[in-house]
Amino acid sequence: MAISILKGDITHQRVDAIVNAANSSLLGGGGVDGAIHRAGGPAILEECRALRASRYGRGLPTGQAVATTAGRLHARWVVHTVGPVYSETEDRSALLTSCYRESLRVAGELGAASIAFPAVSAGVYRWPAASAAEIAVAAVREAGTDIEDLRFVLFNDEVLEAFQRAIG
Ligand code: AR6
Repeated sequence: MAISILKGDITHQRVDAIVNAANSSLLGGGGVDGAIHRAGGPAILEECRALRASRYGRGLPTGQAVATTAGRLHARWVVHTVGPVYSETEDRSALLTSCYRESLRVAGELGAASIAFPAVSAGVYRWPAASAAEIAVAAVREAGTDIEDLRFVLFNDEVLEAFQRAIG
């Protein structure tokens, strides 16, 4: 698997799967979630609502992942995952690792060969950039996956540099 680090807006990526840093409601929000729903259009929200009405009546639990259509994005699927909110008193890093592992599992099962990840939890959920990057890089390196092309698409310089350091 080739891992690359890019700066930019993840909604511009042409890949099989774009990962969304969602919340448990699956009904949208700010940050990358808002950008994905805006760029992908209403078909994504429609499928998210259907998931809430069926499999995920109580919402998507933190650390898990689920796929929907990518709507108008240049991708086949959006894989929604829910990162943990950062805590200074509780170590939630296993949940953040799980976001990457589960997203890769869901995308792999669909047959995706390429995937783009944002820095899950590193925005509204306040995870410090250096730690978020180390956890992300370790998680994808450890995951057994058939995906060939994995991209981290980072929106700001601080997070970009943290990922560059983490990848070594
Ligand atoms: N492309 C790539 N990265 C982006 C983009 C973009 N278009 N926009 C923001 N980022 P966040 P979280 C970066 O807050 O911390 C939402 O309201 C951003 O700079 O999107 O997991 C959800 O609905 C940061 O580095 O996700 C949840 O309620 C990274 O993406 C909550 O925020 C993640 O920031 C999830 O918070």
